[in-house]
Amino acid sequence: MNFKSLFILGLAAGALASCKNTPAPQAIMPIPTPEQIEWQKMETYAFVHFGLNTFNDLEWGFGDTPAATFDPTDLDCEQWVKTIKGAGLKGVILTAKHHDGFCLWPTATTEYSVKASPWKNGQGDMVKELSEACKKHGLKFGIYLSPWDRNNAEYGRPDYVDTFHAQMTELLTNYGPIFEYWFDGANGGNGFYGGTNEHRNIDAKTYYQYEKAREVIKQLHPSAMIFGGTCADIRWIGNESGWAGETNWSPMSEDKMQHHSELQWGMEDGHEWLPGEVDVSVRPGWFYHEREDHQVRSLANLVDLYYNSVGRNANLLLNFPVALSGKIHPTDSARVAEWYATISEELDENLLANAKASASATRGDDSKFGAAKANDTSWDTYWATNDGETTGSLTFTFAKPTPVNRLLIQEYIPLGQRVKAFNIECESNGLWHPVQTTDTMSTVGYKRIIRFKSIAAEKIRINFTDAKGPLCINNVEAFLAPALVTEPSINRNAANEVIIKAGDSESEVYFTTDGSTPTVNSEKYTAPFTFAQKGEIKAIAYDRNFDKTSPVSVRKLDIPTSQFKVTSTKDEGVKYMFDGNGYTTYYLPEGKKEIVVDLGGTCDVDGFRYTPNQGRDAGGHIANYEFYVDNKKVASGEFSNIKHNPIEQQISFAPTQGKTVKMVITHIVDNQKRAGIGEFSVTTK
Ligand code: FUL
Repeated sequence: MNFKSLFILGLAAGALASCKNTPAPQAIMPIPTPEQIEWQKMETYAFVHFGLNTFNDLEWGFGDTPAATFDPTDLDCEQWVKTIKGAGLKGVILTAKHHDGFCLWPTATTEYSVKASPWKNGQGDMVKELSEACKKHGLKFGIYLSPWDRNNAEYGRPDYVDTFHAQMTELLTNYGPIFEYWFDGANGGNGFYGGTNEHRNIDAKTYYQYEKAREVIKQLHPSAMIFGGTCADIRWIGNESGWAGETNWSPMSEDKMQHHSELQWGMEDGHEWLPGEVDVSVRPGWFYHEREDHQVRSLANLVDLYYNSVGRNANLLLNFPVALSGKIHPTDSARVAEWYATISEELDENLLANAKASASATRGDDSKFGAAKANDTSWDTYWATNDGETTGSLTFTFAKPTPVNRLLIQEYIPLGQRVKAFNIECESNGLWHPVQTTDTMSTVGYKRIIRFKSIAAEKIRINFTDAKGPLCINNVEAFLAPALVTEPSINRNAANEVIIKAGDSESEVYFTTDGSTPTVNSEKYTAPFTFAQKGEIKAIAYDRNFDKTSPVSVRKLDIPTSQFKVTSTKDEGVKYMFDGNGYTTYYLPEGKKEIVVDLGGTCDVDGFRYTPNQGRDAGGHIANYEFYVDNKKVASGEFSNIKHNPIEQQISFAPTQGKTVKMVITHIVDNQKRAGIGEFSVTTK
């Protein structure tokens, strides 16, 4: 080797050494623990709500329902696990005990458990059956144990706290490993409490001794994530409807929170790493109700849930209300299988796998933090910018014009969450165009997916326009998702007009009004039509280009509310109760607690429907009611879980003839002053 080549080798080695030595950007605090990162990588997992409520058609059992009513005829945890696995979900969390206090395992702490039920002659153990099925099929297992116990006589006193901790220990020692431990936030209120039937309040922050619970959980299951309580590892996303904020910071300072809606966004300056978990049910309720068999979330809705959770830097906890048989209902299993197939198809071929990556600037030379680190196959390598450079662009050049409509971006979160704003452009026919989307491009975090209108791109560019520090992007992928033909929505307005809307504007819509299944030979929907009677409308969307038909959507309509007259007030706002739109709401004046409706003729009333204000963060939801037909009391009770899940409530009772109905509001959620009625209607025999 001559002097010159030695010199070149020396230079090269020096360069190599210098880029090898290019330090990684400093972490921006807070950062996740390795366990939080592993949890985040699970992305989707299941919830199962099953228990006494299932057999008593309740969402929140009072704690007095006989244990003997728990009687699944054909319990099959393997069927759950296979369904859940088939939907690509990585684990399952079971409601080992819900607020009613009934335990699904033979606990030594109370008689109110499977031991006292006819199921397997009192010899069964559901927690065991599910945890074993999980082990067999390679799913992770988690526990939900309600802190609130409406059965326990000692609830509210120190003795119950001991019981609660003993229950935790039983669950933690006998059924592991546990990947997540879930403490529900619904706490205190009225209950059976050993027969006292009273209202008991506790201070959730101190009563349950969550710090002690955390020690036990972490000691036995070091990698388990804790949800809820006072020392959690992950946070509730603030709603039960299936979405995280588009801006979603994993950092959070719960102590600085003014309103629980802030959980949806996290906090840019939060001092704790507390990533969001979106918990949502595949049906309106958490527990199974036969009347919701037709209300399993549509494919389109489930697909949205995915993009609005995993695609927004949160994990998705998707609930299955297991049916009375002890199995996941076939509609639910089929729907989630279809959902997984759709998501997998939408995000199947990463079009950036072979694209050439370049960047506006790179930290050091390209070998360690170059643009190509964002589309290599390693999660642990990333493109980074220099200290002080909080903006920058990543450009990917395709070998030939390539249609795209999805972009997935990931930040290297072991160094903290940084990106505050970005935008995406595509070069098409030599010109740059911003992508057409309604998505807000603010935070990224562990994963962000942007959906936009298909465009044939020669290049795709992400401009990061603001960040908390140098950029650290470890992965970017692009996809072309096929169109989704989704079932149309059906609504009747105050003028008795039925309006049917397809999910995408290019679909045709066909419908029936006689209960038969619509086909492309049925009547074609072109404009709203009048339907002033009781009946059932069914509709489909159809994509002629791909000869693709959507699932059927069904809307049951009862006697039209246009003939109703509110007689208890002259306020014009009452029209919002009947306008087919749950977002517009009539609020009763402060102190007014009843609403009387003249039905416009004698009817055989056998129930009513109440929809609380559907607006995000809306208040005034009615919690307890009494209901009268011609001044005869026909029903009273609570709208369980309406605070966190403000969906339409349907109450049924024995058919009663009458001309007027009256709803008396006996309790409003959070003792708010004014009750709100988004929609109101009666059902008739
Ligand atoms: C809520 C509970 O009150 C519901 O019943 C359900 O278990 C849900 C997951 O959490 O707070």
